[in-house]
Amino acid sequence: MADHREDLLQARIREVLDANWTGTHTVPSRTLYPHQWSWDAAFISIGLARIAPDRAWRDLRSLFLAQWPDGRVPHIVFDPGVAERDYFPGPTFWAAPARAGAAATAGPAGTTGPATTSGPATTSGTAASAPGPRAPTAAEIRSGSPTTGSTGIVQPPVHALGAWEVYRRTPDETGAAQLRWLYPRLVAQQDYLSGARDVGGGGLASIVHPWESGLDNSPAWDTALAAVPVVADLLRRHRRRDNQVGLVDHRPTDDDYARYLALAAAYRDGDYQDTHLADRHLFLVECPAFNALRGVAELALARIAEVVGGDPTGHRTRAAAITRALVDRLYDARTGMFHALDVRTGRLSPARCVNGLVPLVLPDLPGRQVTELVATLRSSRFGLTSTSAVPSYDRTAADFDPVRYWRGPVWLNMNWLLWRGLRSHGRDELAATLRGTLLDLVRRSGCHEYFHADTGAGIGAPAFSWTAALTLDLLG
Ligand code: 9WN
Repeated sequence: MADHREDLLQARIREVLDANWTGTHTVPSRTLYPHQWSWDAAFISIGLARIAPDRAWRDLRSLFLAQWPDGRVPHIVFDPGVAERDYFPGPTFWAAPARAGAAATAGPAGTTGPATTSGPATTSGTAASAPGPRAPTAAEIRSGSPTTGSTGIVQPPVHALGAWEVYRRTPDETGAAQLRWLYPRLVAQQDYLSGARDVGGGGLASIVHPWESGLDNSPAWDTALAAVPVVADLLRRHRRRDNQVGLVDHRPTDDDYARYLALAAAYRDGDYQDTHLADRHLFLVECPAFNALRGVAELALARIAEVVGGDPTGHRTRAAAITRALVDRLYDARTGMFHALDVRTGRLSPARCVNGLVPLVLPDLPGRQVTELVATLRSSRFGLTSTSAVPSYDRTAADFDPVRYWRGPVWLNMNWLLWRGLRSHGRDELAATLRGTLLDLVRRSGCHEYFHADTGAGIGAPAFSWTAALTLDLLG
């Protein structure tokens, strides 16, 4: 019986991932998100590692072919075959390639086979100083940029973890060659975040837009976002598409959307430069999940460095520094969890959101924070039980909304990270409970984008890639 149920689930998952595969990359959803998204690609690779490692590598490579010369990995890589009207804001709004100086001369995105790199290194990071593989030059990164365009903002750096997981499942020579190609690019991505984006100067990266967190309308941004005026005219000039495909009640509000457009336009109009951001940009926030994932990436890079001949010690040192900075800057002992820091005001957001639990994924998190985070996870605020997974926001908050996107619903990727965190801290029983709850949820409601926080009903896009992929990983 159990086997039959697992077979059905596996078959459904494969259908979703196959249907969302374009030939060069996987889209998050055919209906809502028709391009390639950055952290989605990383989560998707972790599932594909189990059934189609070749596709997992192609997904990661196709994303990194759009990496900018300064090391940033764009949050969306636009597919030239998709009409502009099918996603907003699209390539015309972002106008990114020209601004990035990314000359468009490359072959098709997603080509397989290791690239050769030669010539002097140009980044200041670990790879450049390591005896093994070096960082690609700006020209090399540029020559890999696709003609299609991208956005100029980023998303959480889950990719080194993705690459390591794919290799770990199939540790063959093809995988090692893929790691050799990716390693310097992953290092350049980390260098960008720890350099240009350390606006607060305390060792944590700032996001310049809520979309960079991946948790678009989380209450974690409410106080910082209040500083951004709502320019209604922006929404009159640009028509939202997301709330025509998805339900209006489930998506961010118009006010939020107007602010998102204003922030994206301001960053674009500053040519996507990160200099003097503190003086001119209205949204600068240190997100606990984003930064915890930077730490996880350093630990994955240490493992990758061992395969490709890099310097693992440097990565471990950087990971430890990120964990320390997280605890020093973003932890609040009164709430027993991490909070987003508004760099402009120096204040922590009072909202208790799932991103404040994600640092549990750091294996070197001190015991005190682990104990307190686990207590918070089990409290009525997040209520992890055998029938209820972890919601995206504090269930007891007055503005908790079980259907509105990142303001209440359950998301598979966040729960998957917490599951990994629990296991890495020896909380095996609780991890097993969470795993069982998540598998039941997907069996019952399908591979939806997110789930009603009270009923578990599937909402958002119905055939969502990372839900499928991470469920596959949970199945083991
Ligand atoms: C904006 C693709 C992305 C995810 C994000 C999720 C949502 C986009 C949107 O979809 O964001 O980037 O249009 O709402 O919030 O985490 O990467 O799945």
